[in-house]
Amino acid sequence: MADTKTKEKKEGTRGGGKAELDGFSRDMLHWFLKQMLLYRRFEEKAEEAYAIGKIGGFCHLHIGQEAVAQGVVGPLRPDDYVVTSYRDHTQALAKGVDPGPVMAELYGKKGGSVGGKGGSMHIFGVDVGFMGGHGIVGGQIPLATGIGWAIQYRESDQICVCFLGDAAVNQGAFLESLNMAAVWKLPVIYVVENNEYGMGTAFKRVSALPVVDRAKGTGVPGHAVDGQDVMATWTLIERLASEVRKGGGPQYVDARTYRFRGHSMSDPVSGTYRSKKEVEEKKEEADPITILRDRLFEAKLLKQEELEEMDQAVRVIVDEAAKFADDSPLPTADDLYTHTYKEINEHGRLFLDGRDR
Ligand SMILES: Cc1ncc(C[n+]2csc(CCOP(=O)(O)OP(=O)(O)O)c2C)c(N)n1
Ligand SMILES: [Mg+2]
Repeated sequence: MADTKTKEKKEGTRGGGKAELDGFSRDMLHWFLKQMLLYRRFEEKAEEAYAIGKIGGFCHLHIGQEAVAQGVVGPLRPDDYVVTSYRDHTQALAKGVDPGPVMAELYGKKGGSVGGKGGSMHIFGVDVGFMGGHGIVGGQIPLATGIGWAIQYRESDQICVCFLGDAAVNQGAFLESLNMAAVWKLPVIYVVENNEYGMGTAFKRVSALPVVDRAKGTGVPGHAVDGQDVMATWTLIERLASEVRKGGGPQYVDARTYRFRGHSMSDPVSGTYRSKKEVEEKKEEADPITILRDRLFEAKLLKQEELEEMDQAVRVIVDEAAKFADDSPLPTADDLYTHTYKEINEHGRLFLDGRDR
């Protein structure tokens, strides 16, 4: 499972070696493709496990949006932070949470990333800077702003990326957070995964302005990118991350994408708010994996056998993750009493980093 970790990515931001396509090395492009295949196969396995009752409750798949996860999380440093919504499995894998604990969390098992207590919407990986999955629409936006403030307070050069859905820009906390981040020049990049729809409504029916313009008035600069193009997304985020890291203040990105499944496992693929035809056309024209694959074929940087090997390798990782989840025990009644209260010191405050302050 080790090669799924972002921190183990190829040396150099663009993979070192010879730049062979738009400034990226062949190794780096192969890594992008393999990671996106991992995310796709992982989600397909979760879908299958849900269908046979191994996963219950909410489960929001990310299929179709893989290039956003890879293009945004990939250029970050291992010690940077990522915080996101309930559509969180893929970003967790991208940030370096191991697939086994992610799958076990979906299964509600003890080996899950939070001991099976969070489920699909609450994957965490604090050791790799993955600050969760959050179920309240827009709830993670103030959290990201707080993480940005903490980074600044500690005088660190880390950054925080906050993923949010397009519908979340209609939450009041969005404007409050971006305003505060702009005033204090916090090191946060707010990335909207703009898949055009909320739970049951098209974004254009509930917003007078396009997503990219919704940060106007807060002072946070806005950028739009084709979120189905992993290379374009990576290129933008790499540049923004470097500016934010140097103290340039927050940034806002409208990453234009599309989800190929329903909002969650409880609704049909197209739902009633979009046509089956639209979904089929998008799958045909805007699949981020097919787009990268075809570019690599065209540039003669990928052979059919290499693609098959990659796919086989990620299927093994996903099968191992599912086995880990299957084999992991369920939490016990005693587990109800763990992780409930944080230990406090004699001043009534939390122990911070082991220091009694
Ligand atoms: C405050 C709040 N209101 C409503 C909901 C129910 N709800 C869950 S997801 C969702 C739509 C969010 O859409 P978007 O932000 O575009 O993200 P996507 O699901 O498309 O990734 C809604 C209304 C919720 N979880 N939290
Ligand atoms: Mg949406």
